[in-house]
Amino acid sequence: MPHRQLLLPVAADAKLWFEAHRMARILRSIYRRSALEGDYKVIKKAYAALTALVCLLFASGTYADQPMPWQATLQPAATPIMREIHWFEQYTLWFIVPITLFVLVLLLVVCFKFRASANPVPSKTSHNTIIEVIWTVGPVLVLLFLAIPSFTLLTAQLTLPENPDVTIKATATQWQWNYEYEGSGENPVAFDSYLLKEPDRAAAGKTDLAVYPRLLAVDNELVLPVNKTVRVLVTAAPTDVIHAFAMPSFGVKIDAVPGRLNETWFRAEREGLFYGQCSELCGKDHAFMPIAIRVVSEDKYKQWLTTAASDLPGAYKTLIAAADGSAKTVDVAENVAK
Ligand SMILES: [Cu+2]
Repeated sequence: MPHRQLLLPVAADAKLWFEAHRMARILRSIYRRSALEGDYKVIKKAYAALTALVCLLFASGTYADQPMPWQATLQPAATPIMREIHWFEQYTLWFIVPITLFVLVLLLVVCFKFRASANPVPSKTSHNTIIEVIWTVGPVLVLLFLAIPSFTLLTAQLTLPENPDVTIKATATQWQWNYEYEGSGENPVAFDSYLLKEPDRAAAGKTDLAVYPRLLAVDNELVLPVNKTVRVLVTAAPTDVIHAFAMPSFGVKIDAVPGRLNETWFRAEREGLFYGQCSELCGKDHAFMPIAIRVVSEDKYKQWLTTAASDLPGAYKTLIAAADGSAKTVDVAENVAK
């Protein structure tokens, strides 16, 4: 039932909210009792309930690398470049936070100490050489400390390693991605990757919303091997508009421009299902052309590539059954498809 599938995430959220609410009610009653009786055991129970509440709020089952509700930080890194980006983010915060606090303190000092009522005769000071040298040289030094690692990282992102193991071309079109594998035999593997439509979930064996989230899951994922250098050629169809190929956990974001061939690379260090999105405002369905990359072991990748050349749906079925460990889902899907 399509409407039932659409209501699943709402139901899951409502259940979590209900559980959290119930736990808060228990906590409140325990607190009231402990205030009256001062019983050590009751306080211990309160701690246990609080721990359960925290666990519940942060509970997560199996999920792919994707944005999470209330996420405030970057996605976990899956490539060396993304690890560097994590480091660089922390590094810049060591500059940004003290500077922001320092400016805030200065503003407060100005507001209170130098207010008009406390200074009936205003100072006529207009120059102070030492202060002017400090506020010129200081920011220059800060910018240098930020620029050097920043440019180093940018260079690493855009310098392609020699002899990549796999080369793929990603072409964006309004509104889907087309992927081509270079040098994959007489019948090069090439296919379109569309947003997975809700009514197609069961037939595709992708009913688990945690692994195949709404608006991020696709029909055909880009399948790539783990621990291999992948070169990605990115472009948009000649008559199309500018799109962008972005994969947050890989630290990859590059424009797909009609008539131009951009290059980027990554080396995924762990297997999994990774989600990204077109990141250039490209038109009315900009939000509906996600990117999904399935990183698998080299053996599985080779097996998939060989089968995909002649039987793409069959290749995915085998791969998904192996990855999700539930051949049953795929059997059911096959029956539904028939
Ligand atoms: Cu786009």
